[in-house]
Amino acid sequence: MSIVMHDLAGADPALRFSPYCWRTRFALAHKGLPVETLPWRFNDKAAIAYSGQGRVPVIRDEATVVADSWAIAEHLEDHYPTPSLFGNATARAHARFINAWADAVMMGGIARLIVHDIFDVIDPGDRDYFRQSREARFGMTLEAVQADRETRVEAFRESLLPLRVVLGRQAWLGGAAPSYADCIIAGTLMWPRCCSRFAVLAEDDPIAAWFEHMLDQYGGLARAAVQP
Ligand SMILES: N[C@@H](CCC(=O)N[C@@H](CS)C(=O)NCC(=O)O)C(=O)O
Repeated sequence: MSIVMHDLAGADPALRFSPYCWRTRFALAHKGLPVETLPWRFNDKAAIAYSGQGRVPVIRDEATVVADSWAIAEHLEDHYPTPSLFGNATARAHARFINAWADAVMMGGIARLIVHDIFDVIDPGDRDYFRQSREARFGMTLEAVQADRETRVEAFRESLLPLRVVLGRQAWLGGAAPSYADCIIAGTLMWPRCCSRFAVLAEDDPIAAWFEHMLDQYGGLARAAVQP
């Protein structure tokens, strides 16, 4: 029986844009595990209530239910060790730092560039909830959060310097081959790719070149993803 995953979808059920769900999609593909993805909407809390919380990704693997992309990566590694997502225990610990860095630096930076674009692609039934919850989080309207992004994007790009330095010197964050660290960052970059036409990266950025390679990994899984 294949793993089942609740995956955030837009108004178009084929549009899957969650950065956390993409981390899990990459991790499953890395392991070569088949998955059945079920489109999920913000207002569909009842569908994932059995996981004991209200966010996706959630996976069901036989009798085991796991929520949270990091916990899912650990579940997959512990239950399907080969090919490894982390390499070894030290690398797993380092990947945890990459996860925290992506959440703390990348997620907030990207949200401030594309939050209104997200609003434009989500299901109409999700829009009131999304506007209300995100405007409360940012303390301003979605329009104000996203305003002036052409001048602000440069500061976001600068915040990715550590990534740029590493990817300028080695092919993958995992070294000679992609690892879960690559899945985390690529999953995060799938977010703007799948809900916005705004370029968060400059074309000549080494991070953009690496991302192109990640789009081609796993049979071109991410390149085939529906875009707005
Ligand atoms: N730490 C969690 C975060 C998951 C998360 O925030 N998912 C978003 C979708 S990208 C969500 O389900 N949001 C529901 C909501 O805002 O109500 C993870 O790594 O999976």
